Amino acid sequence: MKKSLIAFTLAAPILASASNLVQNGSFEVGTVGEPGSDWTLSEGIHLFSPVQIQYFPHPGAAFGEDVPADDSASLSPDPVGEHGVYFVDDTAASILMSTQFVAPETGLYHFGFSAYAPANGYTNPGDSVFSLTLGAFAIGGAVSSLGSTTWSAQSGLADLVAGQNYNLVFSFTGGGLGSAKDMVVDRFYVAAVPEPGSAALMLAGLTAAMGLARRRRPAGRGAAIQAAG
Ligand SMILES: [Ca+2]
Ligand SMILES: [Ca+2]
Repeated sequence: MKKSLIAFTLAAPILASASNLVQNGSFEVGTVGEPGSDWTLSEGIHLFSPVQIQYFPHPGAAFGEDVPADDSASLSPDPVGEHGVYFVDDTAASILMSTQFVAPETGLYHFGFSAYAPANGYTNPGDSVFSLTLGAFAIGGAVSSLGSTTWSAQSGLADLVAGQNYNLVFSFTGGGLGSAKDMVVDRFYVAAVPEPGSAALMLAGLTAAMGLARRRRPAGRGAAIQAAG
């Protein structure tokens, strides 16, 4: 029993090892758009800049509305932390938030982020649109598609080339006519999709280790565990 537990302990970090190529994808370091945050803002002509907010409880969160921490089923390897970025602008000029990274290996990658529409902005008549672009690959939609006050995981797949520099660009565009819907974003990520070959190899190793542990266990004790289970 002890040996199979050890095998599991060794395998678990490998299974969860796909690291995030996006630095500060959860906005827990510095202030977005400022040096040291790893994120650049390109805003055009607009009324409101994106704001890095703190999750509930925080009175100033989204025009006074508390926002709960991201609880979506994200593929991001990063923790949620305490901060996200709130897009509230109504003008039709796109606001771009971008960061760069180098792909370590050629292959398939998951990319995405978490999205949330606060209740007060959701009542605005104008719809806003968002997208996340990674090289030739993009995901996105209308803020109305998010529903009100529910975190959702937005995700896509991209083929990347080793050694190439990539821009990950989030775009938010207000409705343009009067007030339009807002959104909060968090946990941006780009993470390698595990190769089926390596996962199968790992599982085979794990099964072999468990089999070995089972064979080494005294028969009487194994029978007792089976009966108890
Ligand atoms: Ca965060
Ligand atoms: Ca708005």
